[in-house]
Amino acid sequence: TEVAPGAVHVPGWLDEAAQRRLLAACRAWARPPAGLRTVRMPSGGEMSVRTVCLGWHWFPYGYARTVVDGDGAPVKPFPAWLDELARAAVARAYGRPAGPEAYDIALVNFYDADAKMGLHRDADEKSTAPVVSLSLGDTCVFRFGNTEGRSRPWTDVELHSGDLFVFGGPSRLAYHGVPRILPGTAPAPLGLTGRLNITLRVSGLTR
Ligand code: MD5
Ligand code: FE
Repeated sequence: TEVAPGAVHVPGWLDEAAQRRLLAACRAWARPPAGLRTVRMPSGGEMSVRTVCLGWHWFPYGYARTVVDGDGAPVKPFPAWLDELARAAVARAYGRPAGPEAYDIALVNFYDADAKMGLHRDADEKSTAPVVSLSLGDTCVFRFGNTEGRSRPWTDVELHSGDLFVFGGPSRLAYHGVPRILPGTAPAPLGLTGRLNITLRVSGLTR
């Protein structure tokens, strides 16, 4: 379903086996060093999601090769299979192959029942390649806004475990956020309390 130009939602793209594999990988990535952490914003507030990064370390607002605002460890490597997964996702959503740039960043965000993400834009990447979003666990309300600012119009979409969302073209710089998690909605066999979102991105940066 195309929610806006370049913003394509594919419900249930990952089957149960694929969801289990991705969850197991996320659990391994969450471990220290350079593991799951709470991000402190320059304003002093803490983000309610907890995050682990692969390939490049995201901090407010930029990318680094080490956890510059945490334990200082080198960021975990971005595995080749995630680039392949991102390319398959773009091809599925758009019906044409992904561009030549390799995907090289994964941001894994863990949402507990009370976590939210305010409306923001993802503008720290130097590439215009589409962002690939994968959801695991509890359903969330995802708010897809506009490129002008944080006010209406917006469209609220439920993202369920296994859903794919690809944001490219004119939607790449749209404001978006997660106003609400629907606790207890994760598929029981997955064994996940809360929600995980994995975004795959092209940094446009060179080491
Ligand atoms: C989430 N995560 O559901 C979302 C999915 C984040 C974040 O927002 O920054 O980790 S990614 C949604 C996204 C990415 C890039 C562009 C647009 C949406 N967009 O244009 O709407 O936890
Ligand atoms: Fe975002």
